[in-house]
Amino acid sequence: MKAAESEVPDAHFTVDKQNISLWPREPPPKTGSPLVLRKPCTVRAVVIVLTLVVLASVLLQAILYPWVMGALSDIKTNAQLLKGRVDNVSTLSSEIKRNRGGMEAAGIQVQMVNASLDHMHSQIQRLETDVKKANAQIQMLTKSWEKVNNLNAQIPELQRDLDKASALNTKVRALQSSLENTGKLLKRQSDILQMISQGWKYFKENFYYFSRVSKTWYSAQQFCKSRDSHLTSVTSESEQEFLYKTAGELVHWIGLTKTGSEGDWYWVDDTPFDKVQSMRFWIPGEPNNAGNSEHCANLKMSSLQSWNDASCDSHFLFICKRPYNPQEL
Ligand code: 2F8
Ligand code: CA
Repeated sequence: MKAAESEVPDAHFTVDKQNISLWPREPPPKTGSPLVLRKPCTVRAVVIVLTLVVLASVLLQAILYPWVMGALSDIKTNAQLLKGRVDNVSTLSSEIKRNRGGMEAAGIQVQMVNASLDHMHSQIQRLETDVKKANAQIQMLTKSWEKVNNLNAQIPELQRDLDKASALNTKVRALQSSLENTGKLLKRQSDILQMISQGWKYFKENFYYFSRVSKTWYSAQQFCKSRDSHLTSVTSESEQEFLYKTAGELVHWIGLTKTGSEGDWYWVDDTPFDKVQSMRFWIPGEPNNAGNSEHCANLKMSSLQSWNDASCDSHFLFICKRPYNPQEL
């Protein structure tokens, strides 16, 4: 009996495609028992048990069916979701495969980008170094700028000093010019005094020497030349007046002569002879070339009209003339 009982499974039910089966199935009738005596009670008991089982099964089905159906529905839904996800994963896998080449290219590009980033990093480091240098230079420039500002602040005062210096410079230049002129005048005065001390007279940029001895016209000219001069020429009324007044009543040779008895008059110092302008200085009636031998001229009268032609071999006082040249003195 124990072995038979242990082989009999526990009573339970299964739901398969909404069919309910009772397990274990109805046990086979016992053999060897007296069917006549036991059958009514057993049948009744079986019927009752079966009824109870059926009722319990119905009750359980009524209670569990909605839950089971809900669970099945959830399982279905989850299965569909899983299937969708599997599909998505499959799609993604195929896409990943398709994109593997792109990924490799992207990897290369990433490597290139990394290299570029390294390069940029080194450049950034250099830039940082340059920025530090620039900052140092900016600081130096700032200090220089401050100095410049200080100097700029001094500019107005310097400008005033410069204006004063400029005004002073103008005055100094004027004084220098005045001093130079004074020097020239002093040099001139000195030269004139020196010439006067040697017997010369000064009139309008020329020195004149009135001799104290008489000579022929040619000897007189030789004397003048030995003194860096010539017998005097006369080119203006003022000069003529100076000469005849200084000569007094004494006859003096002047530097007027001519080439031969029929030649033209000329000045021995090469001053051009103006025949027309000189007419006013001849004594009226002169030059008369008396004896056809008067080829030299002299100052004979103490007046504007004072010239006379006379023989060049005659002895008279004479007048030398020397232009004043500061560079020669
Ligand atoms: O009367 C004018 C005449 O007088 C003198 O001669 C007499 C002069 N001679 C000399 O002076 C040498 C002339 O030249 C002059 O013309
Ligand atoms: Ca004469």
